[in-house]
Amino acid sequence: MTRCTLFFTLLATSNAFGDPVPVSDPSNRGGWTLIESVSDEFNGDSLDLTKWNNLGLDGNYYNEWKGRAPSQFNPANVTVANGNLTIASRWDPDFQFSETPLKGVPYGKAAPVTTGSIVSKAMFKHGYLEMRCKAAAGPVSSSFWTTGIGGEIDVFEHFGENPTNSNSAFLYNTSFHDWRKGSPHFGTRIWENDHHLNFKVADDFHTYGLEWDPDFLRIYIDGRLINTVTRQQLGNQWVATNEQKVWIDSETFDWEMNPALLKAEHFKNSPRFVVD
Ligand SMILES: [Ca+2]
Repeated sequence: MTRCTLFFTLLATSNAFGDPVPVSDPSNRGGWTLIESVSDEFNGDSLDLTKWNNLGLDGNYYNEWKGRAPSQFNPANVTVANGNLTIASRWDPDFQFSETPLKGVPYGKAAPVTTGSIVSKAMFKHGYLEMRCKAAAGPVSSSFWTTGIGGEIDVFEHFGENPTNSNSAFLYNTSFHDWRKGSPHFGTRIWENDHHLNFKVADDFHTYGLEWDPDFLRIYIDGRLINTVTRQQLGNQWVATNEQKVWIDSETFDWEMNPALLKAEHFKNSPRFVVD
């Protein structure tokens, strides 16, 4: 198979073509080459709209969703500067929230929070995904995930600061979702890894990696292997079989924190998910 990498990080080392190589494989024993169409170092002065959809830009949500209600994606919260992508989250009562609820949950009610999301235009199949980033220090997710027909891979869903659960800030949560039509497991997390870190994900930049092989998934932190799950282990629940597009976003998570408890003061510094 072709060894392909996706990067959202500035790396010191590179392969023979000058492409970055994984922090977990600095001598490039895997022979990784870059998939340019779904990688970005965010070195320009604006988001590269040839690669990314910024959900909600010009009112267009590109047939995706508008965010996890009560929060909604506001494209103005997505910026690129100084080599970084930043997704800010705000207490945003003046935002024109959608009047169509999401699964019965209204947008902007109780908690008028806006976040942001970008989704790749291109898709890829198999490879090594790596991101150097710092999670938002607030009650919203900072996530790096992929979706395709039948399956979803969440490289991580950080929750940088949870006023109702101080443990959340230390978790590196990876999961695997079944979206196969007719599957008895449809809509569920069929595999999950909660790794407890000795630092808070919002305190500093760290490099998170995931290798998606046809036969296994491997998770890394700062180049160190954390866990492996194999196709054999998951059997019929292995759903990572189709091309995926890349998501980088922030959302409110009702399973982390009841949105009714969200307050303006939690957003006074506009918590920022920063991707190098
Ligand atoms: Ca960068």
